[in-house]
Amino acid sequence: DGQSSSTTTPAPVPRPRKRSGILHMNDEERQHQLNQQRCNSKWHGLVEGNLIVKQGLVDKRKGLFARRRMLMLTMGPHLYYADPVSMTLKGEIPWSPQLRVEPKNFRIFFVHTPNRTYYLEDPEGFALEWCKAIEEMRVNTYGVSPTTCT
Ligand code: 4IP
Repeated sequence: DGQSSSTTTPAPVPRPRKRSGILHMNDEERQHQLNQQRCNSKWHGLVEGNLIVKQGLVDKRKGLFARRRMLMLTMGPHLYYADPVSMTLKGEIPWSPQLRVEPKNFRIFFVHTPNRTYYLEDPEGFALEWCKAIEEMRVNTYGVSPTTCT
């Protein structure tokens, strides 16, 4: 009878692995994101027109004291930090192929640059995410580093 239709479920169609994230977008998608940022982000005016890849509050330690800063990883790349109260740009961690991140634990991570090590603490405990994002940006910008000989 016409009722006995096949019950075999269709084979799953293999979908191309979707690479998400700003680093993998094409120019058009990035332009769209930048327009969104221009309209929606109160930080847009501080990042010199660069697209923000990741942002979050961190405590940046210098000497005895730590200052709470909005850390913004942007295309360029740049790592800007701003005072979230006065909404002013305080500085920038200089990028170079030598920049290295080092997670200490879930909250604390270091950003090593040739002239200074930045001591950063994510009060929410996402230090590893920060390290991942910064390292991904480094590889994307400068390529995978050659094997280091010790
Ligand atoms: C300041 O300490 C802040 O930590 C500054 O950070 C830091 O500048 C200063 O270091 C440091 O002396 P006080 O506010 O307690 O005086 P921020 O710029 O985020 O406010 P950077 O930007 O370099 O970390 P010096 O050595 O750069 O002046």
